[in-house]
Amino acid sequence: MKGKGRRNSPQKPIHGIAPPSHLLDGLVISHLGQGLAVETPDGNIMLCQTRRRLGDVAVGDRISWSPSEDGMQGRVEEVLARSSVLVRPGYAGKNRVVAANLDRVFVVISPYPQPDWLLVDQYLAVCEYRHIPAEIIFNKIDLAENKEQAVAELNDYVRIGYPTHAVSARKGIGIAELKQSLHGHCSMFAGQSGVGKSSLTNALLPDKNLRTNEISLRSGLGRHTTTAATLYHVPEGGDLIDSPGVAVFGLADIKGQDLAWCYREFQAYMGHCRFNDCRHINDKGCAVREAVEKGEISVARHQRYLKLLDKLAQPDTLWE
Ligand SMILES: Nc1nc2c(ncn2[C@@H]2O[C@H](COP(=O)(O)OP(=O)(O)OP(=O)(O)O)[C@@H](O)[C@H]2O)c(=O)[nH]1
Ligand SMILES: [Mg+2]
Ligand SMILES: [Zn+2]
Repeated sequence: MKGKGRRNSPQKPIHGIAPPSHLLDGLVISHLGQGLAVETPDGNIMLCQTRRRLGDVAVGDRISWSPSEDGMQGRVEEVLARSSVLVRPGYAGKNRVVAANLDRVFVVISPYPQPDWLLVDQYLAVCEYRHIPAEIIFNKIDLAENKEQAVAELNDYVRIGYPTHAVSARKGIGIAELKQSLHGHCSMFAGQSGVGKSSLTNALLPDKNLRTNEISLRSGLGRHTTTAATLYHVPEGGDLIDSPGVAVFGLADIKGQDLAWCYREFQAYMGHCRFNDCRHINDKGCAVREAVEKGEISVARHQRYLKLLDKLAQPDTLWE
């Protein structure tokens, strides 16, 4: 296409400064210590610096940028409108954009390290709040001593409509099906360190050959842990972001009164509680609580809701 990558629309001056003579399109593929790795429409990677007034610029962002005089670096001029943002708490009480324009988050768990369901619920709650579809990948199924039991643990999530995938990056189990679900989407792998997010990325995109976190049995410390979220293109169409492992994700801008709604299976009951301001704890006439007692809502999910609600009530909660 002629002029691809150039923006021909009239440009608004920024803070009274004349706009650069030409702006180029770019896609942020990683946030490195020294700047942003930006992919240009012709497939090159340019290191770009951002501007404070633009706020967070994250992996997955589509931007306009201008080249420096020597053409060696770029400067971000504008962040284009986002279809979605995934945010988490950052330093000094500020939220931070982890990734933009995602249309699917895969929360990855494994038998070893054992699933941290509270972390899974944090991701699912934030995705629910942000209207980003979420799915769960149970990786390292080859290590599960009792496959049926492992899959049964996921049943609470299957019941409430979260798609789940039992796979093994090492043995290639379930990889072809997973590949299919990446087509045409911008997806992200998220979860604890060592569950196999990079190994899965390698299994799905073999030409990337990412370094993975081989856990040393003696020291228990990981090596080659992923340090920056990075976006890769899926050859059949779509993008995949491999992200660093986290121990805690946090709930960012979700308030205590919003949390119940982020537990999607609570939604149908919420209008039926006796009190409008019901917190679904021990409140009289709480329809959510009754649904838990009747087995319609999982006890474990409700307990984790209570735990997170409690954390939100403590203003000094450290989510980092
Ligand atoms: N048995 C088995 N081991 C796996 C599988 N997938 C990954 N591993 C191993 O699990 C360890 C961690 O894998 P990574 O892919 O680095 O995990 P990660 O989630 O990217 O970790 P961070 O980058 O630290 O967040 C490595 O030793 C992998 O070889 C699997 O399907 N089966
Ligand atoms: Mg990794
Ligand atoms: Zn209630």
